[in-house]
Amino acid sequence: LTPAELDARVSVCRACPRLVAWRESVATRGRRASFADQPYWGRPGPSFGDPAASVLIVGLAPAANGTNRTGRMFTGDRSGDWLYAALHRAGYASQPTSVAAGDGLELTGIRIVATVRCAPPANRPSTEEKATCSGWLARDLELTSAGPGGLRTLLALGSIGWDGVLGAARRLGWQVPRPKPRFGHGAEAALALPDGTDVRLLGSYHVSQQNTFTGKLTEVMLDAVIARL
Ligand code: DU
Ligand code: SF4
Repeated sequence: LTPAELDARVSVCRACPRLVAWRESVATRGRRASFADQPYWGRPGPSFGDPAASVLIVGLAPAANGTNRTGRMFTGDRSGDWLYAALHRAGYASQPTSVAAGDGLELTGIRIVATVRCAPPANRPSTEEKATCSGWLARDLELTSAGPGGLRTLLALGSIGWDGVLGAARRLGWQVPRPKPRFGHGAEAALALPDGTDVRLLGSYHVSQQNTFTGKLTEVMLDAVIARL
């Protein structure tokens, strides 16, 4: 399986009835006024980035008018403005903005996925939805670790991403520390593949407006974590 093949499979998933209904209702009747003339993706968000990545960034879930509109991770929303600007400063992204597919943005060495791949109401997936989508995240971890880059580092944005990675890693039979490592900005946990290969998990506060508007997450703080990737 290649990342493109996995993305194609994810893109047609309908396993969570509440999320399928929400992603499609936003895409049809519920578009934001400023985007009313645009077609919306309205499906699970596929991964984005370098198929040979050794770093995987794990977000929360598509934004209703962001990824659920543009079909690309962190594209067309305020969270993405923060993330891609930081990835550009660090040399991972070819440009600082991510507007829409076809805008020329390319990532080097990094691939981006979400813990839950369909936009959830109020950005809050249920426990059951997180568990259901965990299978897709596990396949992405597996695929990256078996890929040409070899998975070295995971960056979880927010505690949902952190918990999602730990759950998916356990599901794959990877070595995960006990007791469960605690999420925090700059937190680090040492995971290992079944063959003993080390994989580092880093945590960062999520790049959502809740954190960036309030100053809970600053550019300096985000750059400091990205420098450790
Ligand atoms: O602040 P915002 O750009 O509207 O994003 C809403 C929400 O979705 C926030 O919690 C970040 C999250 N998110 C994400 O995890 N992945 C994406 O690609 C876009 C947004
Ligand atoms: Fe499928 Fe994940 Fe979307 Fe649920 S959230 S429908 S498991 S892609």
